[in-house]
Amino acid sequence: MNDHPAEILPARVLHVGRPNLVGRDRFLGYVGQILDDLRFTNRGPLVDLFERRIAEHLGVAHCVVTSNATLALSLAAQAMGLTGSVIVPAFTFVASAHTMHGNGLRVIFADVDPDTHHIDVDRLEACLAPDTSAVLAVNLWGNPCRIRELEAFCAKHGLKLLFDSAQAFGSTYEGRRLGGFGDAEVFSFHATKAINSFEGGAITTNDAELAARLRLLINFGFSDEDCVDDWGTNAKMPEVCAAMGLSSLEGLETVFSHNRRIFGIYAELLEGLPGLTLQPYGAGEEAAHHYVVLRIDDALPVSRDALLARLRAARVMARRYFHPGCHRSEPYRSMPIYEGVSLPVTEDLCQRLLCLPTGLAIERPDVAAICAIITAAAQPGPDAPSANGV
Ligand code: T4K
Repeated sequence: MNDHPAEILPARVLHVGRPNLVGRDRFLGYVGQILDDLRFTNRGPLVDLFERRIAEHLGVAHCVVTSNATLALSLAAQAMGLTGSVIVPAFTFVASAHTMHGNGLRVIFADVDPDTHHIDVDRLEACLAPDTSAVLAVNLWGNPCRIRELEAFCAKHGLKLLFDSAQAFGSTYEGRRLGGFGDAEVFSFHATKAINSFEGGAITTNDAELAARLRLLINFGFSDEDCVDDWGTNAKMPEVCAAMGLSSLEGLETVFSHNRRIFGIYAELLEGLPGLTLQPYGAGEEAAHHYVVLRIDDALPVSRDALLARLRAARVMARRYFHPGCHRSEPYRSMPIYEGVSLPVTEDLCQRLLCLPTGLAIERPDVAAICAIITAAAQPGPDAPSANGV
């Protein structure tokens, strides 16, 4: 690999997914309250407040917060009574598929749209099986899917519609915030998300019965002090996580506007480079701009993986989300029912995309350094691929 001029190397490690810390003092204030009250968990006042704030912010009737989005997806599937098979895009974080599989549901992997990276609504019909009970659609990168068409498809075939909106807190669709679409939506507040509660998740819905069932499922089935009314597990969010979630939510605009600015700098510095496209966010819609997704096409003289190696050598920890695709990951890869499954768009995206660092830890000089490395890789000639592909 060619050496990079020292001046373009970032001075520190640059991560995708560095937590956004906003409102440190607000957070510490809440922690003081927790310690004074000795109320640490089991639906304390901060969890209650966090749920109300989320529901208010998203304009949805019910919000049930959980210890993470993975359990939230799993419990949503149970509360919705899903059976048989569920259609899931193969291009997503593996938790989307694992949660359905873990509930004894057969995952039918759908291919995605090459432009939006979302489940391909036009080819959903071919995914249907006689026992299909639902579609799990993923609002990937914080961009909304074609929600109206998905709702129409599910209504036509009598299917439930669950949205994995783990990456999409605060995003709008046709001007309305996500949270109240389909039967339910699930958000993640993992440390790496735009809005975080260390670990955490939420299920939002306008269905009161579903919300009531979910409240049982996240708390061992308890409906009252010594009354167990259902099966249940422990998916409760502790108070300290709600404290972080509340502080983070109060600082949402700081994070969103910072990310928008960083995204704009990437767009400006990468403009016109052949073979490179930034995944856009919808014009006129709100979004956290929390994923800077770069598509590398054949016009770039180096491959995606060669570019990744150059970035890593410069301490830029870009990520290949979601290589190699759920259907090419275990346990699915080794299961006879997935043998021969071919999802060309997913497989192509898995070879072409790189997520670049953003968030409050990243500033203009960092983006400039990253873009300088990418720009150098885009030059033909001595910087073209070497024998080892790097
Ligand atoms: N559905 C979708 C579509 C999702 O994207 C996710 C989660 C879920 C469902 C499930 O949500 P949760 O159950 O997690 O609430 C990360 C996150 O762990 C995961 O939440 C997220 N998606 C996924 C896209 O990214 P990894 O395996 O890439 O994380 P990791 O540990 O490699 O962290 C990424 C980078 O962030 C590292 O380079 C270092 C940095 N980092 C990370 C943490 C946790 C920090 O600097 N500080 C930190 O505290 O999965």
